[in-house]
Amino acid sequence: MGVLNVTPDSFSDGGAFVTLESAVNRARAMVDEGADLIDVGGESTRPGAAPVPVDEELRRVIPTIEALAAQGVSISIDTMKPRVAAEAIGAGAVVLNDVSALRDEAMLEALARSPVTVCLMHMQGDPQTMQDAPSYNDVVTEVRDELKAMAKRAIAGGVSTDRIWLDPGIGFGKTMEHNVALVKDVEELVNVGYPVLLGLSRKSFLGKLLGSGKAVDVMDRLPAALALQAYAQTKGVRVFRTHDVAQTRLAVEAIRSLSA
Ligand code: HH2
Repeated sequence: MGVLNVTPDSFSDGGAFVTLESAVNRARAMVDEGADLIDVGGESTRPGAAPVPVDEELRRVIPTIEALAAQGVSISIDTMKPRVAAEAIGAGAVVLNDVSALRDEAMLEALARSPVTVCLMHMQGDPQTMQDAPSYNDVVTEVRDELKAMAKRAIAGGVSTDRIWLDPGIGFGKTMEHNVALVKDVEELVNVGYPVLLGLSRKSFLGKLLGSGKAVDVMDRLPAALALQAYAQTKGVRVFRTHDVAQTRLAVEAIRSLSA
């Protein structure tokens, strides 16, 4: 899954793809590099990000989705807003990536009315406050059980099991130790039985893994992401959300070659 942030303020690529032409070119380049799906987002979810009004989010994402769907590109819509989800699906999106995992009842209704797949992501709190003091007794068990409950709620709301993916939500209300534990024990989530998506790309905890504790610049975190993604792939993770498609594709194929 290649990341296309049509936002002025995303943490690693904000402002780079805000015109229709630059967004479509970026998506096409990621498809050429081996992306199977392009995740289009019009609202940054980085810690402390300001919420975006619905009309502005629609203005950012819908023309891009229409243009890409017309070219046969598979699109995922990264939104927490039911109206944006519904219009994006109408414009051709085939996956709903909701980092709030259908918290809004209207989102579940919009999803149930549609045929698309949903990615249910775990987040403690909301983007404004989630990194203030994340706290768990046992992060791996709690995230797994909360995601199981979210899947159950989606099914009760009319979503069939074959339309559900789960995502532990790396960096969403999690400390560095929580993120490391979720990657290390990702098999616990895989064993629930739904396809698992992991979004590690460029995240700040990758820059803190060095023993020296010295922060690593956002664009220099790729080797750490590729290493952890390769590990996760061997544990059964199926989808990797990444800004660096060519390198991720090569790493994925390298691991795949071992089981060919
Ligand atoms: N991470 C981000 C956004 N959406 N969706 C899923 N399912 N999983 C993730 O880990 C995830 C996500 C954050 O990354 P990015 O889109 O690059 O930044 P921003 O939220 O600042 O736009």
